[in-house]
Amino acid sequence: SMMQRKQCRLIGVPVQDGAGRPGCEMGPSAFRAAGIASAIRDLGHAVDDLGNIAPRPTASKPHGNGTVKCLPEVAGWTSSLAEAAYSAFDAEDAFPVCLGGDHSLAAGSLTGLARRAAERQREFFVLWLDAHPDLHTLDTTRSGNLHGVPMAYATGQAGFEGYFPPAAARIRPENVCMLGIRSVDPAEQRILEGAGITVYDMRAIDEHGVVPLLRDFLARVAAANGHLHVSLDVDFLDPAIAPGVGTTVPGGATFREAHLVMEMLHDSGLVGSVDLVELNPFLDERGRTAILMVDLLASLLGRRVLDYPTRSF
Ligand code: 6HN
Ligand code: MN
Ligand code: MN
Ligand code: MN
Repeated sequence: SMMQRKQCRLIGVPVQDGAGRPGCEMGPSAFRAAGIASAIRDLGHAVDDLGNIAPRPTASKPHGNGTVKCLPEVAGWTSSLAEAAYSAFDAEDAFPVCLGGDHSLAAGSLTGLARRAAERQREFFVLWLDAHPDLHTLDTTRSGNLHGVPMAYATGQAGFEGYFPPAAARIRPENVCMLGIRSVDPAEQRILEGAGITVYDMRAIDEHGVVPLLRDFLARVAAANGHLHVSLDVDFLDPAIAPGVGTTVPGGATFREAHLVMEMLHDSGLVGSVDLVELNPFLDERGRTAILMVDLLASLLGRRVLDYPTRSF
């Protein structure tokens, strides 16, 4: 089935406090310079660029885990994005696209969008495309970088109370599928074991290819008539094709694997919101990572090689 015409709402989220090194705050500008709005318009969708949001000022409060960095700042971004994403998702055909910014922004996008889906009695699903599960809690993180925690917050793991804003909606772990995983810390491993999240690591992609893995998950979303949110971390991609990220991990998705995922997502007609995160323009090479991320979004929104139906195999 073809995706209907979407009302894309670009939300710039120039947060870098969650990452270990600076640069992600330039992400929204790089996406705009790479032509994200015209790429979407060329596919026949409407685009409304809402500009960049700012973090809500949040009082700092000491945390027992002394390695945690920029806790009040990340809490402030979470609270303002949860509100902005909720507001931007104001119609069934509204298609919010959060332009990061580091992956800590998913704490706000997931909970804000899920709140709206819950009001509409739509089951909320997440496809998490990342080298990492980002499933640390404030207590388990060893790096202290809070881009490593958004999935734990959004799925309601303990320990965020009093530090992050109370989550407006919780994501059911059973509704999360992670694809491309290849770097998991021991504490994340323990949380994953009991969580009920579907995890397809790079080995699963090597052995089976992305098609059967994604097809299974999409069938579950379709059966529930769910809303599907896609959170795309640059480091899902192999560093050889996507150098503009601070947390490169070898052995990532290839160019065609990534596009095939996006093409299948488009054909499913199930996706209703996206995060594009972890782009670090300071580390990029002549904008190639920004351009690749824009091209992947275009595939998700209906760009294809051939403009007519081809035979199915
Ligand atoms: N990301 N697990 C590592 C940490 O520092 O906690 C890496 C986190 C990466 C974050 O992928 O957005
Ligand atoms: Mn991530
Ligand atoms: Mn990552
Ligand atoms: Mn289409």
